[in-house]
Amino acid sequence: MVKIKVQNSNVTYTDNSLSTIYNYKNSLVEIDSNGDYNVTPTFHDYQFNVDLTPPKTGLLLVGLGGNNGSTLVSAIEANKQAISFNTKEGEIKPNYYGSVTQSSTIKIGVDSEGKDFYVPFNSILPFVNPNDLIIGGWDINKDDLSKAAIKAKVLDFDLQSKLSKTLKKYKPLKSIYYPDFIAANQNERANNVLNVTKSGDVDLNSKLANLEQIRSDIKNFKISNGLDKVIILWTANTERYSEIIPGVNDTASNLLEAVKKNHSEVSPSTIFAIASILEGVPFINGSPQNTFVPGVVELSEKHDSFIGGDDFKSGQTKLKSVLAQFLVDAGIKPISIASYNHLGNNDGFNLSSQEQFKSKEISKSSVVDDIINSNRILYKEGEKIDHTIVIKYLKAVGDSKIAMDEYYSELMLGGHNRITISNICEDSLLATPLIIDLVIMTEFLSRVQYKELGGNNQQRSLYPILGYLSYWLKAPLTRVGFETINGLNKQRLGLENFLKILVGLPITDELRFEERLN
Ligand code: NAI
Ligand code: DG6
Repeated sequence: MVKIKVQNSNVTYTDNSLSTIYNYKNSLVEIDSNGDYNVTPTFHDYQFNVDLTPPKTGLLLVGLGGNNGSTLVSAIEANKQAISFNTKEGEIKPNYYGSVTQSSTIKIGVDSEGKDFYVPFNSILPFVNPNDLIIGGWDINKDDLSKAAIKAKVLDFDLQSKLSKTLKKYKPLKSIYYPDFIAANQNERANNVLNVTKSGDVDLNSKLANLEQIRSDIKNFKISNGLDKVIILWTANTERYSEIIPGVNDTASNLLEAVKKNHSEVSPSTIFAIASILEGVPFINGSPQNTFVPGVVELSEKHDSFIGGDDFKSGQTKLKSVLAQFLVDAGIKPISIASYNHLGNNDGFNLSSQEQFKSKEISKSSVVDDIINSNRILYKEGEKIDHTIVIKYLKAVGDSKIAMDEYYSELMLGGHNRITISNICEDSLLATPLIIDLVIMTEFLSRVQYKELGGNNQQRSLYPILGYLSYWLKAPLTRVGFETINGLNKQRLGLENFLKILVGLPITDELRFEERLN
């Protein structure tokens, strides 16, 4: 793997660490009594330190036996073992297309002729190689991953067959099942449940014991695999929202008390998040429900334990967060967006239930809010666009999700513009590379420390809610008091620039003075 070394006096390398000083510039804007904008430049000097040794990392998936879980393990095993397979179109070699960290590039400068110079994203700093991840996890369904992959109908038959022996070795741990949180139609999958009474009934009065069991599973996984670090990611069914109740889940201590009291609003995903935080293990939520109730956020702050979410931003929403930004930045006014999906996988089956659909509807709808708020010429304060989300379960199409979108916008002098998009692809082959990126980046971000120069000189980790993950998430969890950023280009720019400053590169701009000045 090539290495990038920047000749910059602000950068110091040792064998296994990198230290960089960065002057962070911003502009504070205030509106004075005449309505004029007063802009004051602000400057802060930070020293960043990066541990350059990727640790031996384990990944625990909640929902290991689902379409995403089985596809992720299959992709990693196929790449690790270099398994090629045949389709009607010929031989396919394994790859990680769709993963930003594995298959995209970053511009680091220009060559001597002034041409843009790009390097693989994962060469800018040392990241964990996905092929080295040790994977395990939980599922309420007991099928090993060979059976799960057959049920998922995502992979070509030849690849399923070639991976069968390997996938049989992956067996999900028993998981927590509180039936009220996922669709009733999932009940027949639930044959690998840890909260059952002696007579085999689901036990809803053992939430503290469930939490302890998950903590013990995490510890065992770490020890038995000799791991330095573990990351946990929820890719299980979408749950309904938990009601936020003062005294129950509004603070960290109330939430821990609510677990002891078996409160009905404590969801399985929240138990997993609490267990992760108490074990000091990062937790990422790939589904839309409000796992991160205020009590979980406070707990993560208290323990300085990383969290990130919510809901993978894979296809339709990713495009929306580019297209809506393009329209608004072009001065065109979207007035309605209609988004339809139909899909026939188990995710779609679960989402055919109203409460679970609602969770998805919220995360899919919120994605244009910051874009609209950025333009007060087109939109008045508080103005919304008509935005509708429709998801239908259609068994026949399996994992090949169909997404259709109509963007209806207002042009100059009363004109209108209607853009219609249709997008069909295997949902899990879009989502799985995102899981890889989320895990690789979470692990990396947990190796970054900083201090503000001239401040109290204390080394800190990043704030526990990992905002740099937002590129991959539909409804990015955001620090209280700050605006959520949904625009995909802004999200990517923030992440890319953060990596660049860590190695002493200037942040991305497209000024191109070499060409444009005399
Ligand atoms: P899936 O339904 O195939 O897999 C979910 C798995 O979770 C199932 O095996 C189920 O048995 C298991 N499960 C349910 N409750 C559990 C619990 N409490 N503990 C452990 N396991 C549990 O769904 P798929 O397609 O893998 O998607 C997973 C999640 O990712 C869904 O919430 C989906 O909405 C979300 N998502 C998926 C995207 C995609 O493009 N595939 C994109 C965005 C989000
Ligand atoms: C139907 O919308 C199923 C969902 O789980 C989506 O597949 C998933 O949320 C991906 O949505 P998007 O909008 O990012 O493509």
